[in-house]
Amino acid sequence: MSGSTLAEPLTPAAPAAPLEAGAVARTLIEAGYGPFYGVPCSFLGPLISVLGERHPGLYQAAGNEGEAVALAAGARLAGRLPVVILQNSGLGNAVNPLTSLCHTLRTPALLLVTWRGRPGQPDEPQHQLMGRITPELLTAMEIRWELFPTDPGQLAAALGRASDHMRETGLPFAFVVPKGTLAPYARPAEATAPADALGALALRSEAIAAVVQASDPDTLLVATTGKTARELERDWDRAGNLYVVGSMGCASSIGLGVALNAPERFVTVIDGDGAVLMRMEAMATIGRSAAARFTHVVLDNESYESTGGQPTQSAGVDFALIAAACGYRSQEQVEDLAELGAAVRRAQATPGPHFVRVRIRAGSDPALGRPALAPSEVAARFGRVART
Ligand SMILES: Cc1ncc(C[n+]2csc(CCOP(=O)(O)OP(=O)(O)O)c2C)c(N)n1
Repeated sequence: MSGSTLAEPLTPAAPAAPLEAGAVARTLIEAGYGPFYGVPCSFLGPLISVLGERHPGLYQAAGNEGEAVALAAGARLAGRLPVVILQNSGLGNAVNPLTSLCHTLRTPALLLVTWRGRPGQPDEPQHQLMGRITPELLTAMEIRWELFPTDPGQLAAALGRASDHMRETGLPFAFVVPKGTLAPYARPAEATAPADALGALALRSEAIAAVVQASDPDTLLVATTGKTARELERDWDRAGNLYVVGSMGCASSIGLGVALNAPERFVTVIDGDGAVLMRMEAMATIGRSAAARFTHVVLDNESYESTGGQPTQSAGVDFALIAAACGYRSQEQVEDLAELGAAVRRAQATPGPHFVRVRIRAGSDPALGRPALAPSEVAARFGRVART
């Protein structure tokens, strides 16, 4: 199936036998592709892990998918054949550089776009619309696409078609990657951090508990997408919580919008390091704002834990210094739960906006469920509380 047709047959749903990520990486590299830029989706997490571990320096994590496309454009100008790895939800972040940069400058890149929300396959609500329109969106952007080959023997030929197309047209080419295309990847034991190096740090669920317990009981809590929102709902569900699903990186801006328009309320955003990096411009807006009762808490596990633990760039980023430079009224960096609780209490005792970054370790209950409540019901419930 390719981008020339808009009608979407539902087969093949996924390969009979999932492909091994190491073999896919080798085939791509042997065909001349690289470097690789992207933001993880669990469907392509194994490829990112394999690239990071077996081909150091070939994969570069980007803050968001638009940035990944721009990095790829630069790599193309420098003579490479770059690959962008992204979730289809991230196509939204990439539309502008794909259309106004790649199309205009004729800087092609190979896109590996996952297909969350594929019609006929149950998925979470935030993926439904993008899942329905992914083929049409690529076609509308004049990006030729095919389903990722399900037969490893067809991969080299498909990559050849893609590079021919890019050479002839100067335009990007996309492989759409359905669920189950790649087999899960188990990290070698030596690649996982020794437990005692991180053991002193709290888990995300413990940090969430510390924030909730230290906060004024009427605080409006906005939790970032992924496991943060899911753990807050599982452990501390209440009408004053907003569980952000999708719109990765937007939690702090949503919270700021509430805070500026309900200035008498305490608003606390519980964010992730990957999410902050995705839309770091929000920190400048928050820092320059008059949101006196706003607290921005970042749970920093240096990884995209919700999609399989791929590293973010946060290890080298001093978020508190950035918060200070952006104009937040206070910035704290904490490493344990008692300090976190104290920092949240201090933040609510003086005018903000305030910033608190807590280092946590990766890890969560493997049985952590999906949200029980429909996002629109959560939003309506939260809105009623925010307006009273
Ligand atoms: C635009 C976009 N790109 C990618 C994703 C896939 N995704 C969902 S959660 C997540 C990781 C979030 O990382 P972080 O904010 O650090 O929180 P953690 O999972 O570590 O708790 C990613 C990459 C997405 N939802 N939206």
